[in-house]
Amino acid sequence: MQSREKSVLTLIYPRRPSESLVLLGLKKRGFGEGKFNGFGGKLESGETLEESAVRELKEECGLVSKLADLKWRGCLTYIYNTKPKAMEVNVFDLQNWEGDPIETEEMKPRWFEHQAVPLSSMWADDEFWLLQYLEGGLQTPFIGRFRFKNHEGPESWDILEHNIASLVPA
Ligand code: 6OG
Repeated sequence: MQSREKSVLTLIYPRRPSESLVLLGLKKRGFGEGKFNGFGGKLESGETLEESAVRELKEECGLVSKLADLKWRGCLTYIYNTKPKAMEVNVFDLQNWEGDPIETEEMKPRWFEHQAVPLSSMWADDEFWLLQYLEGGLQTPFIGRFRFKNHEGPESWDILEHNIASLVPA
């Protein structure tokens, strides 16, 4: 049964667009284990989206970013037939930071060229938007909604319903 409650999360992509590079992390534990993804997680109480993003990025791959360098790009809602709460995931672009990526208990970071992002080892929704976003073809703000059959196991590959679009200002 789906409730109206939802979890709010961040998802950050550190990028060097002039070199067509994006930093992804291989998730070593927890939700999405074994998949490559951007960095991020759930907001803690009292945090803004940007504060949470700065904290998660440091915890997961050691990069230090300023609040103002995080650029909000869009919001993706994930609904699972097997989970009561939907997830609202806020996507951020990051092009300035301090430090070098390091492996942590949660993530093993690795740079990818846009065309080489490992979609077959990522969440199934990514093939519908990630490359377009990285290549600048998905204008801000974008809003997406994906319904998954399951949040784990082989059926987490089954997307039952999806749509994603940019809300272009009038
Ligand atoms: P923690 O469990 O580490 O946060 N996330 C997703 N990312 C993509 N691309 N697709 C999904 O489809 C996702 N569901 C969750 C949000 C989980 C991290 O994974 C992202 C967070 O950055 C289902 O706290």
